[in-house]
Amino acid sequence: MRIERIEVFQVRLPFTAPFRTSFGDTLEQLSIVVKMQSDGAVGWGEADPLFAPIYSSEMSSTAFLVLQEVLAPAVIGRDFSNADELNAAMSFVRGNQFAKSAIETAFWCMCANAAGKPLHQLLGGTRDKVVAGVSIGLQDSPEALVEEARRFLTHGYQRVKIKVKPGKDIAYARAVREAFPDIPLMVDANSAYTLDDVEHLRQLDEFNLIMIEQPLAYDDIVDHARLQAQIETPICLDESIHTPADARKAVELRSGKIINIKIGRVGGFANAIAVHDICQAAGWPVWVGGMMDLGLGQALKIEFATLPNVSLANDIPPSNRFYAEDIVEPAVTLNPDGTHDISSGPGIGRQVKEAFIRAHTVQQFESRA
Ligand code: OSB
Ligand code: MG
Repeated sequence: MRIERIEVFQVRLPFTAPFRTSFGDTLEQLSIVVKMQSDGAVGWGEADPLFAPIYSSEMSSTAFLVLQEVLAPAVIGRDFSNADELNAAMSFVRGNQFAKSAIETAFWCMCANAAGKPLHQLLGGTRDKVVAGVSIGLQDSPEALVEEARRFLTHGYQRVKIKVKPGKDIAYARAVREAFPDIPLMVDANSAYTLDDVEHLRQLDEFNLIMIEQPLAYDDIVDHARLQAQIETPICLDESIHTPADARKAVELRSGKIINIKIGRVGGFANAIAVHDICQAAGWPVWVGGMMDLGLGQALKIEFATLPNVSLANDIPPSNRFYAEDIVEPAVTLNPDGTHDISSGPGIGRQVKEAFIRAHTVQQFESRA
């Protein structure tokens, strides 16, 4: 398909409540939304690096700039028969995976819409329901955390993830485990620990956690292997995995046992499928992570989470988890059993609210063939 028009929007939407992690507080989303057109077909993509380079080295405004100055000019007016060809045209750019994924996910969505098929079919999905877990930010006390968990469990979520950092970890995990002895439970450290904390982290082993996510440095896969050899709880890599090659090396080094696939962090769906396949061959389950995405991003993630080795609950919350109003219609809702329905129409099976997007746009550019 020849890419005839690309519009990129940086969209600001406030959260209904702040989200606190070991790297700080986030109060609003600065999402990158892409509208792509070819031959009457339209596709929408989304990427959500944070407002500052505190989770990854990318941030919303650098992604916008790289799209404007480098990636859009590299693909506009060109004809690609599949995502591999599109990715080859962007491969001269090092890194900047979130920026690339904004274009790449729009391209897949456009191909699905043009073919009149649900996106999950093009991606190779095999599931007809997608399971959601909730990610709960750092709280002021273990009691407050237990109440948050209780509230979210009534919404149907099938697993609970709690953010941890030194000083807000063991007692918090213990409190949730004692209140809910049987729920699938995990913790996410967002790189808050070092190898000096091995003994400390070993205390988590008694809580029967499904995993500990990214305990060590954002760019490490070597120390994670050392840590995994000394703790029972499976390590899940998030921040450290940007490419299929990273996944292959992590498997080889035994840096963990699970990967959290964020479509943006790995540069789009084609790379996400490759990471999925590498993990499947290694016997590592995967799941789909989140960046407090808007509903478009959540809908794209739901389609990807239908792949066979996505066998753990996903950070795919409904629209009202973070937002009062969302950019897709219908909004993303959770079934009472904590599952999402997948697309039953072309593409993501939802309308994108363009006027609402424009009303919340901070900056925007357009590129035409
Ligand atoms: O580490 O998974 C993470 C949000 C922003 C940056 C990093 C992370 C997160 C989350 C939110 O945990 C999960 C979600 O979007 O539901
Ligand atoms: Mg994480």
